[in-house]
Amino acid sequence: MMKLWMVTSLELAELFVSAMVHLLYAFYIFSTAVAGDISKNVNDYLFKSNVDVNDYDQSQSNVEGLPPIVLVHGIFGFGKGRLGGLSYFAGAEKKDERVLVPDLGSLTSIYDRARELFYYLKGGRVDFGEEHSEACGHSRFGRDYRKGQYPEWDEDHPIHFVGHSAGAQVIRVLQQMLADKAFEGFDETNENWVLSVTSLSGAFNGTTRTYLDGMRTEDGIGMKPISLLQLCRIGVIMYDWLDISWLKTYYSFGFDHFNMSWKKTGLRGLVDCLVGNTGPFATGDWVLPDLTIQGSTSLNSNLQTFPNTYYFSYATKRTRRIMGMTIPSGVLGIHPMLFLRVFQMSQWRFPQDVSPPYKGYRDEEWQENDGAMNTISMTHPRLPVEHPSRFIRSDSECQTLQPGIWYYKIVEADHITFIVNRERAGVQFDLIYDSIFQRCRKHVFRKIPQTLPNQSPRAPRSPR
Ligand SMILES: *[C@@H]1O[C@H](CO)[C@@H](O)[C@H](O)[C@H]1NC(C)=O
Ligand SMILES: CC(=O)N[C@H]1CO[C@H](CO)[C@@H](O)[C@@H]1O
Repeated sequence: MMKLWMVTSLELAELFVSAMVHLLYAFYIFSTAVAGDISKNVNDYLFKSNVDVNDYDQSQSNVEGLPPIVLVHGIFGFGKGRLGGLSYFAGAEKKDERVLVPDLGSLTSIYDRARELFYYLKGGRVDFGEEHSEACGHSRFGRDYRKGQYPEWDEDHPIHFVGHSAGAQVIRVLQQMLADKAFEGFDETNENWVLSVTSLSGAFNGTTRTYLDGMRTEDGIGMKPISLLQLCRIGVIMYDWLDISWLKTYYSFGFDHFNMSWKKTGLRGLVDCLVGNTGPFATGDWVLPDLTIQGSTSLNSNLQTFPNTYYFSYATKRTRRIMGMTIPSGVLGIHPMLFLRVFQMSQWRFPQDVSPPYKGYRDEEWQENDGAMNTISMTHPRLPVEHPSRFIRSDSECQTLQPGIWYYKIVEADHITFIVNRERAGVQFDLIYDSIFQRCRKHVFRKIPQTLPNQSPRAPRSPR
């Protein structure tokens, strides 16, 4: 009895600390964004600068023919235009002339993000697909992107993608959808619409952090009754139900297609969402279930690594092994929001009474981490089958890249080193993004000539 009481109060204390740390960080980001906006407006008003306008014109005229590099955000992420002038990729998008930063919703499922991303680029009204939307209880159609950011997108005008965290998995799901011709009215899509995929701390094999935050270890879909994710769930439902328009323009969880606003569902709808009858958390159509080891395995079972696409990944870690123990590799280098999680993940053990997420699972392999993802999960897709990969020590080793292989590098950094705050990463920030953009622009090209219709190595319309 005494022991149970001790455990419970420890758990509650942990929950309280975690909740405070994350709330504080969210508040910090939000107020930074607001302060940045205010100071920008004051500046514009005082100096009436037109620098931005010139920049814009130039980037419009010089870039015809240059394939765009699309930066895909991760969990709690946001695209250009959200949170005022704040940049999820900490301004990396300014390093190249043609970079796009879509907003795909911060807690939406990987599937929904991939659908959104397609229409953002190609144009048209987002179609989540009849079957999926019925199964998940949301509207079939979403936002209308009209012309799209890159309407000429096709096999001969392919795109480079760079994804952070869950964003990397979104790109893989999108590429599979293109290969499967999964967009009604676009029969000509195929995997070669994607020229390269770069993953920064990518969520390929799931993460044990989802269990620490409150996902159930048994199935990887449900949530524990008392957990950080439950608090988050209630907050998100309230936020979407209250539907305060200026706030939602500023930051959105991306659940508009679930119709959770009071204007559409009334008080009844709120109760239905809260008790878990409707909404994304009821049907599991949000991002956390996709990030558990079980969820990733089931996503991965339909995802291929394609022979003509270039793949590169940066796996991050902030732990080291000493005498058989895994511990955080420092104190100051790790973001305060992540420190506790780095420690907890490095000590993580899958509960004995629950069957492990896959055959051959070993706790030790999953202990190296960056505070949000396990390092083992970020190098290349491994579950349920391992995809071709090659470990890279320095960038000079990958001047001549082969498509169809995941080249990966391990970087000493935490999960948010390369996003939001550029100063934190210091010189590493420039090194990493410069090498990503340079690789896209200088080292990665289609080897197969596109203009030999009779000798095409692919049978373009072959039945699958
Ligand atoms: C949400 O609302 C829109 C229009 O307001 C409606 O067309 C759509 O069917 C609704 N979706 C759901 C899942 O209730
Ligand atoms: C079951 C499975 O394939 N799991 C993968 C995830 O990562 C581990 C660690 O290497 C691999 O062994 C597995 O391939």
